Amino acid sequence: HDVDAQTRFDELVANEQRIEPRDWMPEAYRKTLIRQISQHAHSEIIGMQPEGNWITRAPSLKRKAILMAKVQDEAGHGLYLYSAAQTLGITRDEMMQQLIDGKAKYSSIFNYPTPTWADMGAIGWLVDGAAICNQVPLCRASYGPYGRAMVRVCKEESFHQRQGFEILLTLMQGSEEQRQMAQDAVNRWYWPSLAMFGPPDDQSPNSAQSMAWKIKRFSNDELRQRFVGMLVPQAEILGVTLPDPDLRWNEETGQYDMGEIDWDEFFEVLRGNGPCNAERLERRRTAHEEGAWVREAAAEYARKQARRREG
Ligand code: FAQ
Repeated sequence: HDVDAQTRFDELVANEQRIEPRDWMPEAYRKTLIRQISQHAHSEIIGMQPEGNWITRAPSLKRKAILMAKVQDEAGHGLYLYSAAQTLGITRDEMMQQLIDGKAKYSSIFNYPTPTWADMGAIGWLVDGAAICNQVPLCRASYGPYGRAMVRVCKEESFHQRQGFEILLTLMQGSEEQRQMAQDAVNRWYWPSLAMFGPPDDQSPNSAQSMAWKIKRFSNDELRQRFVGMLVPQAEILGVTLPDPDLRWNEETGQYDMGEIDWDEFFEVLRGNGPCNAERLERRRTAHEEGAWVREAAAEYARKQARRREG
């Protein structure tokens, strides 16, 4: 590459301007974005499964309609994100193939099961809550198509978080059994939701470069802290306990002290050994195979239209 192109790229980043698909960019920047955006897209697509599990069993017609709309939003987010990644020179087919071959990462959080209705509340409150904390700063990511996609995604995520909070609030105002079900779901989702932010800063190989390129704006630990600070007052309103005996406000640091995340568990989930990894991938593979006729029909239709235009 020529020196001018690199200088122009550096200036755009330094001046908080956007890098667009046709601009020159360092190969490593392109690769990092493809990695992060495709992982993010896969997370949305795999992330439909834990909640999809409850669509037929939601406790009322209204709850069912809301949950269906939420899962559809996740499909939409996945599609925007695949489109954003495609502007960097990878195809949708390549990304999908990497996912179903088990070669691509997606968020650790979607490898945990959803045994009760309260899990829908805990996912909305904690998982979407963590997603918002992580993604609001990504609205300012230096790569234009990614940052712009994040704006709409975040608006939808904040609706999702409220619907999760409201499910938990309703359960917490119900019977003793319902309150226990809500607390149990919070106990199971709390630690995995903290792990969504990624490994601790001193074990996060990509952070420094991604922050220098202004893709990431805050470190994994900074965002995790911010998230916990947001949860504490909300947990009080709900009347649930956050399952961390070491969680307490520290006057000196001006933030919460917290217990240690089980990083061994996190890395096991990343290696494919979480409770639902195999099930999630198998389901995705089957859906992909069963959708083959739709893709073939759409391609054939496009060919026919093109032939017609050629007359
Ligand atoms: N799970 O060096 P870092 C949602 C990997 S929200 C799996 O710190 P980086 C909404 C990481 O990729 C969830 N892998 O990496 C929703 C890297 O591996 P690599 C999706 C993880 O990229 C709600 C290695 O560890 N959100 O879907 C995780 O600088 C409800 C070292 O880590 C996003 O993807 C993890 N939790 O920071 C949908 C947000 N954490 O690639 C349905 C965009 C780390 O070198 C229902 N992504 N790894 O092989 C990001 O902000 C960043 O990629 C981080 C990781 C913060 C996730």
